[in-house]
Amino acid sequence: MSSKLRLPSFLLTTLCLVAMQAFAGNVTGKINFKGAKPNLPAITMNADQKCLKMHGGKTVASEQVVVNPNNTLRYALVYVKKGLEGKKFPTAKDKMTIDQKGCMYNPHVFGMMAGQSLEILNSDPVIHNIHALPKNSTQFNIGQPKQGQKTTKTFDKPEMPVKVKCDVHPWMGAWIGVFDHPFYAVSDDKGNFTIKNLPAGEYEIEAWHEKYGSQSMKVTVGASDTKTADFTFGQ
Ligand SMILES: [Cu+2]
Repeated sequence: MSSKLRLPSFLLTTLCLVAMQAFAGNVTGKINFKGAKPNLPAITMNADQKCLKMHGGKTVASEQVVVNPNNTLRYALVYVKKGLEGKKFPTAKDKMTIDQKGCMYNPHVFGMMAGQSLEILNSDPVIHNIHALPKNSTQFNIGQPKQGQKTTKTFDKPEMPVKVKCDVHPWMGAWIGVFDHPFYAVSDDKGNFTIKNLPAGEYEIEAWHEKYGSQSMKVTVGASDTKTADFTFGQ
């Protein structure tokens, strides 16, 4: 391609991005927690002394249900379930990283796009064997015996959710939402989430939690809108 053609195509892309953002809004909200906190057993890493040592011989709190001090729930994956049919979005170019650190997965729950690179990192001086169990994409099962080892994988097809486990350490688990669009977020340590730059339209927004299941809500997003979608999970 000649250099003459490059500039106009770059300008066109920029103009399209500007136009898209002018007709896009945000969906923001809080995942409230109601009722009694479940009494989940803490993780004991006695089966691997190196893991145990990394935690000073102490148990580690389960990440299955994390109720924040402000009575909100962490690690709910919120995403657009309906309303984007027929629309195509470019695959995210940045990579996602899942780190095996302290014999836990970090992050515990996250979203990514189908076709996006997932870097699997072993930060521990311990062997981990990451085993992803998608139903729509190819499963993978990778042993990483060395500290600092990295492997890159992708999920070809959208799927919600994909379970990840370690075949060496039964307490290790993570959940990945794989989407054909970039409109997802995970609730943080204050229970907040924001889905940004959603094109104007009517959507079904779903909030999913590994223990409490899913809830959905209809939201209409206008140009330059910020809409609130609060959810309440619990017993
Ligand atoms: Cu492991």
